[in-house]
Amino acid sequence: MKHTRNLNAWPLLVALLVVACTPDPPESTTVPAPALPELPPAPVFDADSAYAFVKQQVDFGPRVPGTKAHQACADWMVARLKAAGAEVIEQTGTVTVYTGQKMPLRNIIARWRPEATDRILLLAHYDTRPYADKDNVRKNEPIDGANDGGSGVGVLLEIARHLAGKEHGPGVDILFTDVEDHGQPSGAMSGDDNGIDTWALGAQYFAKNPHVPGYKARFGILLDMVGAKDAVFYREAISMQFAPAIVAKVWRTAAALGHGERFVQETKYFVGTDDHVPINRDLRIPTVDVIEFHEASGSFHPSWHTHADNMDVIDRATLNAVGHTVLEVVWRER
Ligand code: AHN
Ligand code: ZN
Repeated sequence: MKHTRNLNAWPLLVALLVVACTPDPPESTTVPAPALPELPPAPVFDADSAYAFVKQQVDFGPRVPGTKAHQACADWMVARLKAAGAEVIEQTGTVTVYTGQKMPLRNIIARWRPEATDRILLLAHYDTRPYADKDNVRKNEPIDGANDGGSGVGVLLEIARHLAGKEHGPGVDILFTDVEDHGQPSGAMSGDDNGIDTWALGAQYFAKNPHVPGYKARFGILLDMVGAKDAVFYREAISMQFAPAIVAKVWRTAAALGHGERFVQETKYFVGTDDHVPINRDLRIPTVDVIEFHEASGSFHPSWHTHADNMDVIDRATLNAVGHTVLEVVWRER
């Protein structure tokens, strides 16, 4: 046998073999993320409309449970929600306030696309405090509650106007709670836990008797005192304990929309209690409280539970920052 093989040809042969045996490489070695369908852009939040909704509540008079003004305002809210295409469920009952007095309770629940099992909950209280215990004058007279009561409802009624147009993602519920603000005086932010359960009676009732047995939502957002000029919203401490991921979502969205100066990435205080507590604790729905902390007073807004809580403190820019953010958060869920 003649050896005619040229040893110098070996490397070429090996190279050819390797090429021949290697399968065609895929076009790209990184797996592209599955293309998610584009989300429809969020509707424009109209702060003038929200402002008008706050004023209309105040024009009814103080919304103290059991009064004509409270009933008329609740009827008007139900009409607004139905006009926005919601199915409305009213939850009525009787609760006992800290004085032992029995009070009628009327929670209002509005649902869009009720057949969707995956849901988002937005809430605010609509009753107003029956007295001005933080004021120096007319302490026994009820307050307007433009900020405390009016503002959260005003923002949510404006958001409600757009919800019939939301056809993607989870269904939305708006809960207007009653008898939030009939708690024992000086319970809030005083450091003593005395009477903490005397607040948020409507939310407590809802959490124990939801309109749907076993009611669940992805998350909840509570709006409380979201209308005062120059209001700043810190990451509220109870929300940080129960729902840190939702706090991150809401505050991140606010910053992305240019409202980072108001939605500050800092935890400064503990509200004592609010409507989000029973929703978190009993229904286990991670729920955040967007509530003003007033740096100068080291507490809530200086008008809190005084007669100064009237339309003069309400500012469209604040309503806009909150409404714009919440509408965007809701629209971004897929
Ligand atoms: C307490 O008063 C304990 N927490 C604040 C709840 C509240 C009252 N929100 C508005 N008014
Ligand atoms: Zn209050």
